[in-house]
Amino acid sequence: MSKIEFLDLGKQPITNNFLDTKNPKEEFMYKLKVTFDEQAKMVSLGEFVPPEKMFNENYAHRASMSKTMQKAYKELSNSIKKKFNPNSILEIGSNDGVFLKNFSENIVIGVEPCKNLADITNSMKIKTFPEFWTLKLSDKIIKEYGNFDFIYSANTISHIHNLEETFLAIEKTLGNKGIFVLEDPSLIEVIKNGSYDQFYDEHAYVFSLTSIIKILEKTSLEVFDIEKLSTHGGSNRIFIKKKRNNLKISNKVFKFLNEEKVYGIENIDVYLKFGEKVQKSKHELISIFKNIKKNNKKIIGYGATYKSATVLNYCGLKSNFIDYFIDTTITKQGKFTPGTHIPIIKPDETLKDDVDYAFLGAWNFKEEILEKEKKFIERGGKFITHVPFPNIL
Ligand code: DWN
Repeated sequence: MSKIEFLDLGKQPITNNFLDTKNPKEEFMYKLKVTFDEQAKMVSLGEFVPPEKMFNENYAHRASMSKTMQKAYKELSNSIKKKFNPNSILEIGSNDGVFLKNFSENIVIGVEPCKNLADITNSMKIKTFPEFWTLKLSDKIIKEYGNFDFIYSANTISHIHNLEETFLAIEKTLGNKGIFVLEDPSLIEVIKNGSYDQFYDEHAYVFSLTSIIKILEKTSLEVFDIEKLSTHGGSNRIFIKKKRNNLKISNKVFKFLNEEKVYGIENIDVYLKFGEKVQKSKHELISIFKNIKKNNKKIIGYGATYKSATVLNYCGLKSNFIDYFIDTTITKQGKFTPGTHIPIIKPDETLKDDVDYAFLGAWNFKEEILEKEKKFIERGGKFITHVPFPNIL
């Protein structure tokens, strides 16, 4: 038994389960615990939730809902065209096409198990398979389209339970000179930022570079470059190629690996300390909410993110603390937050005059939000965040 539990975030709902009613008859809950596997150097959830419960035709998240992400995907597409000039691109987890729409539809294929999202991209003439990424699907795609020059996957590989099969299917689908780029939240950033809300049902894994390199040892693939991104509160963009492709391995890879080693990413003590920090964060956040409520001030939530479900359920923050959430995603509006049953409404131009505090569910878009809510800030409105530690902005 090399898996060690270091964090218990209590009973949690399906984060995509935005409810139609405040009083649901039943709601699926599971125990959210986080473990470290000393052999694989991998951080993962103790219990995986069946994929069909999370990724289905009711999927709410639309990746194009923030200007920050629209811009980030546009810039990435331009740089891919310049650097690699691929003739065929496959995206695993294509969501609403925010990345693929930057390329000619003749050279791109999407894979997206949430049918409502696959319908969106298919209607944009981007051929999308409404299926989970498996060896079977990769065989089907290769038969029809051959191998690919470029495979991209953002915020998806960390959601797939069987990593061995996932990478084998990528290895088969990638041409010999092909490039695979994966982007997911960075474990070292999660620990440094105390952003324990990166752990929820969908995030089966939170990767370090060390853990990715370890899993690739079972394949003919290897990492040749890495970029640190500020998106989603700190992510890694990892560039992967076939070993037989003699592209140079960037020094950044060795530097980053060393940084993780020095930080102690292979050492259980780092995780146990993180677990203690999260408990402290919980108590401090609750006390901030209690103090504000003592003074009869009004708090709302800003961005009903999937991440925020972990914080709200772990800290027991319900309608007694937060009157409502605002969120720009149409499919969340008129619904209630999973587990905590707080109403979600459409935002106005600016926050309403009677709002005193806004809890940043979408803390990862802090800059974009503070810029948008200048009027609120000017009239004395304040934001509450739990990252990097509970405080009032
Ligand atoms: O990995 C995942 C990430 C990429 O997306 C998925 N498993 C699910 C989802 O997670 P999330 O909900 O934590 O992602 P975001 O991108 O942080 O969600 C931001 C939410 O905040 C969106 O619903 C849009 C909303 N928002 C808003 O209402 N006003 C965002 C901004 C910037 C705003 O000004």
